Amino acid sequence: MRIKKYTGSTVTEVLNRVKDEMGIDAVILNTRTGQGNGSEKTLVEVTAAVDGSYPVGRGQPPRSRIIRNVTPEVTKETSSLVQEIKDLKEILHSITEYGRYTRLPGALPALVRCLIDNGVEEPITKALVHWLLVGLRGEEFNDRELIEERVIGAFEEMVSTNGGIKLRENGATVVCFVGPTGSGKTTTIAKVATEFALVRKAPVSIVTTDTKKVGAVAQLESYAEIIGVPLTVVYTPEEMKDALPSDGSRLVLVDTTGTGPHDEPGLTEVATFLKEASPDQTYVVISATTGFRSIVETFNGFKSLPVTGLLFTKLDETRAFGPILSAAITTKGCISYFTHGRSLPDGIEVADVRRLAQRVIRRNGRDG
Ligand SMILES: Nc1nc2c(ncn2[C@@H]2O[C@H](COP(=O)(O)OP(=O)(O)O)[C@@H](O)[C@H]2O)c(=O)[nH]1
Ligand SMILES: [Mg+2]
Repeated sequence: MRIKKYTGSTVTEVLNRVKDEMGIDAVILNTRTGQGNGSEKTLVEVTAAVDGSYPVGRGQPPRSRIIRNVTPEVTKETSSLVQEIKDLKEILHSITEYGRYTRLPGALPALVRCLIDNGVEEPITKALVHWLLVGLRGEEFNDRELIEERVIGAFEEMVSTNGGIKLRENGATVVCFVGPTGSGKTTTIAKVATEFALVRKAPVSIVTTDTKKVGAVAQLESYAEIIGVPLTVVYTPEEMKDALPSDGSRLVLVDTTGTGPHDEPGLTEVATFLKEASPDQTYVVISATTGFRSIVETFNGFKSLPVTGLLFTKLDETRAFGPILSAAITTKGCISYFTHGRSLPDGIEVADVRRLAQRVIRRNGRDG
């Protein structure tokens, strides 16, 4: 890792020199302003680092490099232990400096406040800021719209979605819904069933293995009756194969018992049912009101199951969508749907990261 201090009269001037000399992979460790020796003039000092093995280039870095900057690397090439400790001290210093976000140029402080206020995790915010500092030039630092567009594009690049349920060419597509109790699995199944059965006119059937929650079967029975689709209740894993219909259904939606991420016996039981169902897709259903840490914990808890993605419910109950984006980036989980309401048949949409990121960036952005 090469570390160098640059001084000049403005942040943008110094950053441009950093980019010219160190290239697009330079990481800004610290920025400081102060008076020069015996002079009234304000001096800006920027400490930047670059991994010696990175190719040096100009212009905007590819977005795939953003995440690499979340955790600055100390490479094996660092010559001595003393140098390594010095580097680490610089990095630690830069983290506390960025924690205050006081010395960022142009529209960046307002953007950072917006990201943090909306629950975007700090390492992700920092990575975005580093990336913007290296990628923006001159007047671009004051162009709020351009910066927002770049950040929205970066979120689109970092968060993957699967476009919702895709039906197989032939036979039935089996989709299972797992997750904590009360996260909205059953309600979401009813919404998906309505969309496919009534709007897309595809034969749908519902299977439930949730015979534990009081009233769960009755709840699904009434949904199935309203939508006009068959419902099968499965009590043991052995019954699952017979329950999967050979009646020409194109989509089979499987409901499961609510399970917490640390409930080992519960997870094992759900896994046993899933094994028999051999699902094409399995979504972990999580409420959008859950904090970042709990979303990550829940997703990781379900990793022992053949999970193919995340589904977020209750977006109508929160205004902070940063935890959803942050958790999807952290877990690399692919998002399928968002739901935003109790009532049927509305309140479900195929996950659209651009729209969500716009709400994160712009809610109290330009206006606030
Ligand atoms: N506000 C809101 N409530 C929802 C949404 N989805 C489900 N719910 C409510 O959350 C509660 C639990 O839903 P349910 O489907 O029974 O959860 P399950 O235990 O995971 O099957 C119910 O009161 C639902 O009406 C949603 O998108 N928004
Ligand atoms: Mg349920």
